[in-house]
Amino acid sequence: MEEQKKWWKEAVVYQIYPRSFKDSNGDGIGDLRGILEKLDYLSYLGIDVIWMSPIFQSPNHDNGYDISDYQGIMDEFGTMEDFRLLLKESHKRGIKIILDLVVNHTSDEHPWFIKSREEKENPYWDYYIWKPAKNGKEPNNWGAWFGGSAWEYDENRKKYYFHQFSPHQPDLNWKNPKVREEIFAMMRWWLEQGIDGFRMDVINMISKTEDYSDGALKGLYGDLSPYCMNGPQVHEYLREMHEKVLCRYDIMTIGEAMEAGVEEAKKYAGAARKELNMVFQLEHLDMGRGQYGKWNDKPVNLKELKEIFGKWQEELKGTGWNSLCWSNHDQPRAVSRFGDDGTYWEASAKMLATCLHMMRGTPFIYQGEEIGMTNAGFQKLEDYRDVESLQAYQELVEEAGVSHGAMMEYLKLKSRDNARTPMQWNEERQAGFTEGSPWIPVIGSYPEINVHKQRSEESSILNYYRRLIALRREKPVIVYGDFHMLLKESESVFAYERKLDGVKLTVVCNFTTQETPCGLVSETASILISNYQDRASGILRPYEAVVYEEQCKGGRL
Ligand code: TEU
Ligand code: CA
Repeated sequence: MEEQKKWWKEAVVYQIYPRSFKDSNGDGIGDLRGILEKLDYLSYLGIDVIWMSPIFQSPNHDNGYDISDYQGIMDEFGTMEDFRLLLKESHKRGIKIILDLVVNHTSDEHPWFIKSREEKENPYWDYYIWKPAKNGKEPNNWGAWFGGSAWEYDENRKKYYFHQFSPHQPDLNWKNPKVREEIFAMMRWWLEQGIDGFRMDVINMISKTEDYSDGALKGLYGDLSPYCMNGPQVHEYLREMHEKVLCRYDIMTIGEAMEAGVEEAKKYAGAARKELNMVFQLEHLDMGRGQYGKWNDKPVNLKELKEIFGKWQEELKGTGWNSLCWSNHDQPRAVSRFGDDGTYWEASAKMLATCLHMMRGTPFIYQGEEIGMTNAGFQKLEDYRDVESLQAYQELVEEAGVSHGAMMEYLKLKSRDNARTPMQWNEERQAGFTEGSPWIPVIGSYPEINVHKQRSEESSILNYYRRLIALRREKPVIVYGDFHMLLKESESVFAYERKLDGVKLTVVCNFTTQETPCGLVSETASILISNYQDRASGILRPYEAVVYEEQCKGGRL
């Protein structure tokens, strides 16, 4: 079947974490005017779409993922006028903007929740999920994602409310049609402002089962996933959203779908299903979980990584569309996790970019990845800001008996703050991010790793990303070609083919610090892009990536 052409398949998305991108007024917090100042940089990079993490009114217990007013801009980030200007200036440059839609939960300071917790019955009572105590305790044993119980007692209503994340993020009750109508109206309002789509936060968690029994014990609490992920009515709600909102606009919609397998993803993003364009599959980022979930120091297993990518690439073929990312604001830095942030920093950052951008799907670049920013690796607990990291420290060290030293290592590898440090613009004070003092420390590597330096070096990681992005426009095979995994058994090489209309690309990537013999290395085929200046024969050098382009017969696999 011929793949349907869509702008959102051809696009490259750049994710901005506004708090850490660029501060325009010296208060140490990034803001919309700061993003405006950097639009020309994004044009230079060549991206098509900006996804901004939440910019709405929020008390910031979870940096904007706890929203108290969906139609107001966070004071620290600016005003609605600033937003309109940013949208206009972006569109002028041919860049689209998609916003983060966080509607599984609101802030506990949202007026709906303030009303919902009132003693006296009112229309907002059913906007959230309330349950009576069971034997004087929580309604069940479910644990929240950020630690502790998923239930919080409210003195006024004398009941518990449900929160999958922090107690400051109560879950909305999607079963209530009034809640859905309010959300749909808010979405239409934003689309009428001219935005180009939504990234939907934890959208596969909005429908819960009717069964509120205890979950299987996972550490100190019961696992709520089977009761809350991909719940019984989630597709019904999304089809309603599609019908009442999404189908009226030519937009990009991408749903974050934790723990959703391929079959589930086909339902969310099946071309014929009228739900979403694509989902973020986070399976490769969730790899290597252990006794304490993500908090461990297990190394990445390349074979497993390839199996995951291979499965998604091959199984969504013809039925859905992939998103491609190595990282985001919840993950460690790509080069630190999947590459090498020491000796082979530059080669491995370029290799990872090649490996991802040549696959089939829409690539997402997380701010700073294009210059090879590394993990923060904070030495002191005081440097961490993230609610998840701090709660995990408390729970694991103070309650589960993990040592301080071990936990500090886990945080260095996995904390979300690793990717939330200020964008490194230049070698000046605070990396050119702020004139004041930043809300989270700038990391020490900025004199070497920054935009200004890499703009002037032709062989920089930044200029390599520019070439990759430009190639996507020149070569339809990169967007629409068939995908076929090669060397499945190799424990050091990630290789695959793409084919379209008589053009074949062979992508060969060495994921190790060792020279590796590889039969796919060609001495004659023409090279489309590579992270080494010269060719070697029969071997791949450390973190080498090469893309060969050949004419082939037929073009179909
Ligand atoms: O993330 C979903 C989510 O569950 C993550 O918190 C994930 O489990 C964790 O970060 C991995 O360590 C989304 C947002 O991307 C995240 O920033 C929010 O904190 C969360 O939802 C709640 O809105
Ligand atoms: Ca600011």
